[in-house]
Amino acid sequence: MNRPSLAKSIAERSISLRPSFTARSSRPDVRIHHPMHYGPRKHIANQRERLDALHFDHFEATLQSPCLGAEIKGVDLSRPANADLLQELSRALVEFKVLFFRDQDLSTEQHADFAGRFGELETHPFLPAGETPHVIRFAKDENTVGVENNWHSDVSWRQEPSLGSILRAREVPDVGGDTLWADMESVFEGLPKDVRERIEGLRAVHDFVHTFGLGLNDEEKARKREEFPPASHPIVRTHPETKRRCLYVNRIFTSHIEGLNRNESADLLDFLYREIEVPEYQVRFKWAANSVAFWDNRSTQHLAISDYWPQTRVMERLTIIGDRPH
Ligand SMILES: O=C(O)CCC(=O)C(=O)O
Ligand SMILES: [Fe+2]
Repeated sequence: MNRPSLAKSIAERSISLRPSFTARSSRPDVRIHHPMHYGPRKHIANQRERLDALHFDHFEATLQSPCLGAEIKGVDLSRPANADLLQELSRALVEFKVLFFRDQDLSTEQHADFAGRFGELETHPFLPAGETPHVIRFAKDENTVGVENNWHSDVSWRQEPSLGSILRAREVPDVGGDTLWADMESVFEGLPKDVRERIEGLRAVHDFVHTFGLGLNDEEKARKREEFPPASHPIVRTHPETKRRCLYVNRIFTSHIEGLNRNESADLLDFLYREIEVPEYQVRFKWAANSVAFWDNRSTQHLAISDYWPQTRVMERLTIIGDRPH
């Protein structure tokens, strides 16, 4: 498709301008307007209809939002799951994209055993480990603020990013500290046709340096860079199990789009990031101690709301290694 029509699409649907956006724009005379996301949005109704029709033999699944998220009742994650249950949970995961469980008093070992049934577990090179190297411990209090409050898909800077993450709440604030997830399949489907066509063949670079790299000195950064070189992934990936298309760029790890100049890349990414933040594509989860969320990192992004300081919030995550996006 041609550029002017993409510019028009973006112009019609982008939200208000940030000053840096104006400064970067190759056409500063073009006024970028507010995108009016009028309903009804048929693709959201379609998702809800599809998800409502699902049936599972081993548990009850209750949809939490039209596009994604289900609360699962009737499963004890501390007990070894048989093959049938695992198969149903895997199906629920790829369909609902995030599964919520309540009252799961798991030891670290049980948490890891459950996660390990879905694939090989990852060790994170930057985040603090818990009792075992595979566990990431996010412990926030009056001295440590939550910094996971930006939309992302976990470890997208790896060549083979995560399939999914399983997060358990150990200690939660009285109020606040919710987590949001957004459905990247609905975001992709909701894009204007010319934007969808424009991004179909494009690839973007994902890099840890703008986040985890900030805490490293030059020598450490160079060493980690060798171990984890920038990863090139398609902007639109095909989910390996559902074969459905999902948007796969995120604010904190994607550095640029290959083959576009800096302004074009920044403008297009900015447009896509704003679409990711549309509330109709989201589900919001209120934690209690021993709540568990299991999400698919291939088809969702998430952020942890950082509104509870100086209270304590302690979470533990196990991460399952995925495949190379295609
Ligand atoms: O603490 C949370 O709710 C989520 C943090 C996060 O980004 C993660 O666990 O991957
Ligand atoms: Fe995360």
